[in-house]
Amino acid sequence: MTTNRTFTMLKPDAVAANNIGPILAKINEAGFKIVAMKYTRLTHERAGEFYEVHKERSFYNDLLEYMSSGPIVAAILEKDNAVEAYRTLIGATDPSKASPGTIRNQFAKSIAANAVHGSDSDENAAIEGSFFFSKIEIY
Ligand code: IDP
Ligand code: MG
Repeated sequence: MTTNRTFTMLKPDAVAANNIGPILAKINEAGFKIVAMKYTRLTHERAGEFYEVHKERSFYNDLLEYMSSGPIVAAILEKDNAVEAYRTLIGATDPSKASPGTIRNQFAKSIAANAVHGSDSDENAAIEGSFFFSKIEIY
């Protein structure tokens, strides 16, 4: 069974490059409804918690440094089959492999600073959404 919600972050590189507006426009044009949103910043420790599944990867510490280097936008998005639809909209992790027209193809700087996060499963979408938002912050 699929749910109709996914979780995203506009990462520090996207915020620093003034791309919040253009990325939200693409999300909007693709038919996602924003049901929760927050402009915030992760500490190194909170980034470590969020990316705990990657703790054995070689790039883990660099990822935490990067994700805590500046503010982000966190949001919960709603659309039919949201997880898969949003992964398609953002494109591959490595922007050089992301299809034309995808958010990462258009806005990512590198495989690390790749503009946006998108949940990879319904289960993780729910976990990641509740990492940033309480029930009363979701509309
Ligand atoms: P995803 O964001 O497309 O789901 P994951 O494999 O879950 O990709 O990796 C999480 C994040 O870790 C990526 O979005 C990217 O910021 C970073 N990352 C992934 N692979 C590499 C790498 O090979 N070098 C540096 N950073 C990476
Ligand atoms: Mg992932």
